[in-house]
Amino acid sequence: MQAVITSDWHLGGMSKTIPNSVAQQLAEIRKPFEWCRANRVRNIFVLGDLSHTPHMDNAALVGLVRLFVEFADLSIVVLAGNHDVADSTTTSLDVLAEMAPTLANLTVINRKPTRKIVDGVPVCWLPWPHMNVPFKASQLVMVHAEMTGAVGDNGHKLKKTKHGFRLRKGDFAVSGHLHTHQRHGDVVWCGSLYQSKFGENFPKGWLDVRVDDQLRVDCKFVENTPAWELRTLVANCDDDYEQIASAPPHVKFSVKLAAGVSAAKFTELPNVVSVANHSMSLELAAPTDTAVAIKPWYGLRRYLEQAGHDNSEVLAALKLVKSIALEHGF
Ligand SMILES: [Mn+2]
Repeated sequence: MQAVITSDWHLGGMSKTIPNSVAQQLAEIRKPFEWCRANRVRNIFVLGDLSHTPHMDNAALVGLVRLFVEFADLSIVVLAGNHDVADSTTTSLDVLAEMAPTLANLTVINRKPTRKIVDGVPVCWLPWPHMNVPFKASQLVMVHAEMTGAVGDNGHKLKKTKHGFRLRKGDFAVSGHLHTHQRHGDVVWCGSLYQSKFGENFPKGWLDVRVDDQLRVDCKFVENTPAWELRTLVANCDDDYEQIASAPPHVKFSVKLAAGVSAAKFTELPNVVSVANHSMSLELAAPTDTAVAIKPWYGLRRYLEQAGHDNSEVLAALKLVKSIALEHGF
């Protein structure tokens, strides 16, 4: 069995970061599909977080359906990730699941763990939030999970996680969710195709996975060069301004201001997406002038004191609300 595995497209989640974001994301998402054709791979598995929110906008959903129809020669299996699911409303993945029977090449696994034999290999898909394999015997597991000891997108090792995945002996797993390609024991993360937020590292790409009938797995990482790059830069002086101003337009910056450096110059640059100062960040695309009269922390102290919280809890809550409010331009 051979399959290309990709995940974490976060379609629709980059409108504040790059221009024509849905079209640009779809152009990157096409690449593993085209690679399948060029290399005669028939299976492509998408391991969750296709959408950034449970409801994609219509342009994104239409783009995705067109892609799945165009690549009707491939067998496409789509798994739900945490960003795709919602408790009580119909999601974009529900729409795709509803359509899947009319598209012979598409399978959507968004509710129940599912086991299928693919080209002689038993494969189990665990849609989020399922973390346990309910089927006996060894298999290849497809999951959307993190795991203690793996490396998070900020580059730090994950400590004990609330909702982690544990590999059963004899199984081999491929996972989405972490945007950084890595291997931890017999669990491999395919990583994402491109940076969808600042702070993510390269390389980006997808997996070419071959599995024999003894469940021996060979994973190759195929590197992708996305059409954009997100860079975080600490601005200390005027030279940094020049460095940003002269960067090509596909490079977008998140600027962190050192003490004493004024934001004004940096906010004018078209390739600067956000400017942060002393943990307060200002999203340049956000409509900051509409909400200035509202103080979301008003009355919070009295409410929390009446609810029986002590002073240290009240202070912690006020600090949290204020820092979030500042991030949103209050
Ligand atoms: Mn995720």
